[in-house]
Amino acid sequence: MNELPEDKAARQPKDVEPYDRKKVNRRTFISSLTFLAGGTLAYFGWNKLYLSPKETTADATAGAHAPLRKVLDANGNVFENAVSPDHLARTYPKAMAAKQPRVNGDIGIQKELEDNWRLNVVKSNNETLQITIDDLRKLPKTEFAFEFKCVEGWSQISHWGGVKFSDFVKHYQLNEQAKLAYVGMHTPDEKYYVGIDTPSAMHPQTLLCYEVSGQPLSAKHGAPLRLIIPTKYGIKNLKRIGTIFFSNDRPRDYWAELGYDYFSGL
Ligand SMILES: Nc1nc2c(c(=O)[nH]1)N[C@H]1C(S)=C(S)[C@@H](COP(=O)(O)O)O[C@H]1N2
Ligand SMILES: [Mo]
Repeated sequence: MNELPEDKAARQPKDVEPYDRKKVNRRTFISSLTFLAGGTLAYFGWNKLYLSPKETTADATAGAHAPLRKVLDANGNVFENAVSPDHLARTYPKAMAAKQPRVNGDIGIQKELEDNWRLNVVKSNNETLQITIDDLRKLPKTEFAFEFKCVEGWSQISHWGGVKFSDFVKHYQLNEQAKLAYVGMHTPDEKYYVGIDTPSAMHPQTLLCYEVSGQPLSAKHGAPLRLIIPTKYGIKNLKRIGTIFFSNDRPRDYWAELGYDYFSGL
């Protein structure tokens, strides 16, 4: 007697079991392989990043792994280019300036200033200019009030006076030096230091500043000479300048080394 199809179907489970298991096994195999491949890729990808050489430069993000550095640099360039070095910071009537501008930060200015202070300007390996505050007072004076902004979250309109960095470069014939990409500055004890991209240093509102509120700078505001650079945050406005130098390599920068943006533009 011929088997009815239904009977065959009834016996199916036993017969097809090996077939089904094979199929399941193959699926398990494929998915395990995919998982393994993915995992291996992730592992080597991470290892490549992890084992890639760390940066050694004294830079904002020193110690970042090379592939990350590319991203950080790309971000930096966006900011450097988005914040044009020629835009003017808004200025205010002097009457709106704080009578006693706020003081913040005393790194490199805690000890009393030496009487023999001079502004050292490194022109080359064998030539350093030594400039007195009276020399600088003889140059054209620029003054304005602007809103000084600190990254810590305060801002204040204050009034500053001094010589434009660009006038200073012209007067001391530093044009060749100013073709280099950066200007570095540090306090006489070298405890506080900043690096400024040269276009920002040459900006018409960047001052080598010797006056605040119409008076000679007080010690706490950075006597006898400080940087005022309205297109950047307060951190870049170094007080008590000891030395200025020029370089194509990024000069060391105190807050950039602690993770702040090197350009700190506004
Ligand atoms: N030498 C030196 N300059 C410095 C600092 C500092 O600690 N040391 N602090 C900076 C910071 S964070 C700010 S906000 C401004 C504050 O300037 P002010 O004290 O004149 O307000 O100075 C900047 N220049
Ligand atoms: Mo600041």
